Amino acid sequence: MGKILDAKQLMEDVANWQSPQDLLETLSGMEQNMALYESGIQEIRTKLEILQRDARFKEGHNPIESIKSRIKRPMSIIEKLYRKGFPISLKSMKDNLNDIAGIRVICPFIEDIYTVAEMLTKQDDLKVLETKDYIQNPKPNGYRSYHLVLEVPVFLSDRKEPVRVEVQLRTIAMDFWASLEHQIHYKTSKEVPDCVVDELKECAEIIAHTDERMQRLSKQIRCIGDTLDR
Ligand code: 0O2
Repeated sequence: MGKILDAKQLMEDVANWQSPQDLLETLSGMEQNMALYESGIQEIRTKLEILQRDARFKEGHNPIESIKSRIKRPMSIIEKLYRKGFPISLKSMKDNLNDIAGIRVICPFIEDIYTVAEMLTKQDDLKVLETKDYIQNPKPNGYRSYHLVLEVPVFLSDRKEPVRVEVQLRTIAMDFWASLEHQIHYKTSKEVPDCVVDELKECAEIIAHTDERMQRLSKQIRCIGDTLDR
């Protein structure tokens, strides 16, 4: 995740690079495309809700705590294209950005993340375009999550459109950390002081350790429960 640019500065920079007419056309085209991304989110969300219900019924354990979704705002799309050096156009947005439609799945335990990811990626109408395991390989700042980029077919009145949706899976604790880190990052265009960066990283390590302990504890509690049931 790169540093967000100040909005005014961004528009000035983009205007130097692209004519205002082209920029307006791109922005209005983006609005029209958002319905398609909303439909992609709806398709994946339905799949997740079905998995959630089925697992709760069969395993007696719900691997999904909550599901959130969002569509990236037009300004954030322009900012990300500009930051990554891609042209600012509708085609470029579709070709180069995987996270315009985003779903965040919050799981109780680390193992649940891999269970949900496997259940989802096994579905044969979904294409897995990318997998990033930031749990096995955390980012240098301490960020942990499991990312999937999926392509889901959306059936419209006259055609079928493949839509990319980014699914981020994380534990409750990872989400707590990432929300604060995101806020700090996005609240200011100034550099974050080193002491804050270091403390955040330290918190990420503590959280990762706690997630592992909670996972072990949950297994022990389940074993105790099984023994008492017998
Ligand atoms: P937003 O506001 O959530 O949409 P990037 O790392 O973003 O330059 P790429 O290839 O899209 O490039 O990266 P990646 O790693 O798949 O990350 C995509 C999204 O993951 C980000 O979207 C964030 O939502 C989340 N993410 C990735 N790294 C971090 C991080 O270090 N901290 C936090 N809090 N979230 C992260 P956006 O567009 O950056 O943000």
